[in-house]
Amino acid sequence: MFRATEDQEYYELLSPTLLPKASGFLWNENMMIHMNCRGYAVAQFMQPEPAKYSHAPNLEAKTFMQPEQPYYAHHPGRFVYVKDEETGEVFSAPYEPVRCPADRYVFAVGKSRIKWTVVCKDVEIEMSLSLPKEEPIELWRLKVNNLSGRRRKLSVYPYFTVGYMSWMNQSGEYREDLQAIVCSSVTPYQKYQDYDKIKNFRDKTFLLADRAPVSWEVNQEAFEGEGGIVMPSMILEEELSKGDARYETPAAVLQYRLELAAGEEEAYRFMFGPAKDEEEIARIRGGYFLNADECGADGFIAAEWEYDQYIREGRGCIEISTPDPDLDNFVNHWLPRQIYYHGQTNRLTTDPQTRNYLQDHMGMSYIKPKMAREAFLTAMSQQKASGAMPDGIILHPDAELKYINQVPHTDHCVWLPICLSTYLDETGDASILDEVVPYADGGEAEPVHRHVDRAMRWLMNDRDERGLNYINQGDWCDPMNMVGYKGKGVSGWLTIATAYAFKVWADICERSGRADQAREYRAAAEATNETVNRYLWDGEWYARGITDDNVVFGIRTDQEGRIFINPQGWSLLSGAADADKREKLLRAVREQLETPYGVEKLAPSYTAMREDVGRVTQKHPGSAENGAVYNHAAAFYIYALYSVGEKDNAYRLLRKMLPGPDPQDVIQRGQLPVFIPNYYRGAYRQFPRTAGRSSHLFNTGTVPWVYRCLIDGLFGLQGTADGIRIRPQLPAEWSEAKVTREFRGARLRVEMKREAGVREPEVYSEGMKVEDGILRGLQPGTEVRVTVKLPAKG
Ligand code: CEZ
Repeated sequence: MFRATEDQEYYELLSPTLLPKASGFLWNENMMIHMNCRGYAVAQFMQPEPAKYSHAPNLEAKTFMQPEQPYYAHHPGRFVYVKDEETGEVFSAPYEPVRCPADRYVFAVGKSRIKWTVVCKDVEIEMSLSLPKEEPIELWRLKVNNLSGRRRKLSVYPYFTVGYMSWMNQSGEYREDLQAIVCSSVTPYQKYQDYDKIKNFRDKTFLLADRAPVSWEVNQEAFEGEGGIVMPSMILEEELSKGDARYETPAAVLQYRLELAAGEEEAYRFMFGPAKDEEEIARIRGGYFLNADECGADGFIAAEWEYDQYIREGRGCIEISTPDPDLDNFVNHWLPRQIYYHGQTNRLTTDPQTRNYLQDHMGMSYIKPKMAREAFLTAMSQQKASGAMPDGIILHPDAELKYINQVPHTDHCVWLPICLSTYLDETGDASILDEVVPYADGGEAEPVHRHVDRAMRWLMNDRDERGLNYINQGDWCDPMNMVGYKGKGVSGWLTIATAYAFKVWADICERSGRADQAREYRAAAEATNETVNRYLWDGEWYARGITDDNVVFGIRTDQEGRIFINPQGWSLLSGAADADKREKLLRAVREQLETPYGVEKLAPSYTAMREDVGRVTQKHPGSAENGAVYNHAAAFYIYALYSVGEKDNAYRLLRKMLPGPDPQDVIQRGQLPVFIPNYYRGAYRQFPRTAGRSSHLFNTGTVPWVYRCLIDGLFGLQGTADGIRIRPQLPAEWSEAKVTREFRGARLRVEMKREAGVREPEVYSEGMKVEDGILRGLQPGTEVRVTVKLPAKG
């Protein structure tokens, strides 16, 4: 019922009801569209803040993307109604709103295109969606094919939701001159100061057609009549009534009447999107639909091609072939794409959270390192001279810190050395450390290494008398907002993460000839680890923090929120946990947090507000940070497992990030393996019925960490200052794996194999043994054959 296509370009779902929320997404430089398999869509474009051109039927709140979004009949969508003129029978593609069972249904998610093939009543409908590279325009193709052995008279009605555009002003009409439906509105506002901004908004929504329709309707209520969206009354008439919308909710519906001989087909193309005015719509029509060259290729075709190239630029740096073909498909095709999406769009915000911005660009280090470099410099140019990093990074002159970025969090500094280290590993570009960057509050501009020093200094100072880091209104965990708002509460995780950040930075200092600093940071890491062990070790695992009232939480005696994943994994990274503690905490995690869908962020999930922890405890148990399998946190843990050589534990959990391969597992998660969602429902031991469900939210810091788990951990192909270290950690059940690794312009073809008699991994480059396993002096443009012999099982 779901499978990757033979050429691995698409992932297909063969039923509209099995995984009703299954979806794919496309984005370009200015927009994003999340398309569900049944025809519902959430699309946003930037002007510069995210805005909509296809709205819900009621006034929508402006907010960030939400998990587990419910769909409903009038949810914005893109549909085609089909009517048999002779029998009066009606169905719709891809599935909504008529919900007619199809004889054949294929929802195919591609990297630069989403397609459907639906066969119903001997008519085949093909729909496909692509985007141009820059402009916020949906490029739609529609094909109608008569599969019956007889002549058919049909009407097809492409339907594009415009929805409730504005309470101030909304209308719509068909424009003969543009061959388009044009809907107009004014973004509601109240302060005159906002007029200057909104007067330039793209407040129109257009549907442009490449072929003239016989009729149309722009008034949603008139179109639906008493039949409603499921069976609009107007479709039962011979022709739509060419109506308009005058302070009425618009809809964009066209009618094409066609007579098809047996086996005959007709093709149509449409463009749907926002525009400033009619001139812009005319320009788009000219640019995409008119002026075809002698071969018939026009702007629309060129745009589809250019978009495909743009998406292909987001290739990763490993191509794998392992005993697990589903893992291969995901890693080779979908994972780098999701990393690229984050780096390229910054999650469609103009003020990404600092930790997200840094980690998203940590991922970009593998895909577009130049962009990652720029991003790190941008982030540091917004740092204060005190070393403090802001809560969000402003990316547009008109942007301001919004939503969560108005809540003070204390963890942003730790991400600087961590994310930079990946960039350095991948590129070897140590020159970034000497790049001179200003501070946000004036003072002398300084090289990057001084910026990071100051960030580390800030972390050393933002501590209580015990040496534990303050949490204020949150750390990595956004909604943990009431542990320390009175100024005393501390974060166990952040203290541990700080020790790790010191260690990472010490290594970088060492490599860049700053031995004194390296020593200083190493000592600081050690001292921090000691503090951690003194105040946070609970006997079997580490506590999550200590509240304003000096209550330690995330410990044995807690009924809810007894154990949190983050302090456990990070203590392996920081070195706080010795062998004995490691063994204990690994066991605790396995017993209390591991589920068939991955490792939970905390357990048991809170079922009631805990006022000294905060709003995280008010989220539904098992959702998001309140005990879901929160993949970002799970990825930290897996990365930590690889860092201490726990390869089987690590792989078992890594594999659980993907739906499948068991079909029941895919059904329970409700999502195709084309992206990793920010969470799968947890609270497995409390609410097993819902456990495993995907949030369907593809914005997540998980993906760069998963890539690191693969590169630094599983396949062990991590860059070093002067080469690449080959140190695979294949799970016991694999006897071999092949990886093509692009690295600093060279290509390594690596074959790993278990072999009898081998005791320690042996690395050979072009047949020559490499004693320390580090390949040096790789030349860009060359290809190197690497073999790794691994000890046989047992
Ligand atoms: O947001 C993410 C943040 O973007 O949650 C992570 C955090 O590290 C990321 O920076 C863990 O807390 O209630 C909230 O405010 C939530 O915290 C969400 O906004 C959460 C969502 O998953 C959105 O992607």
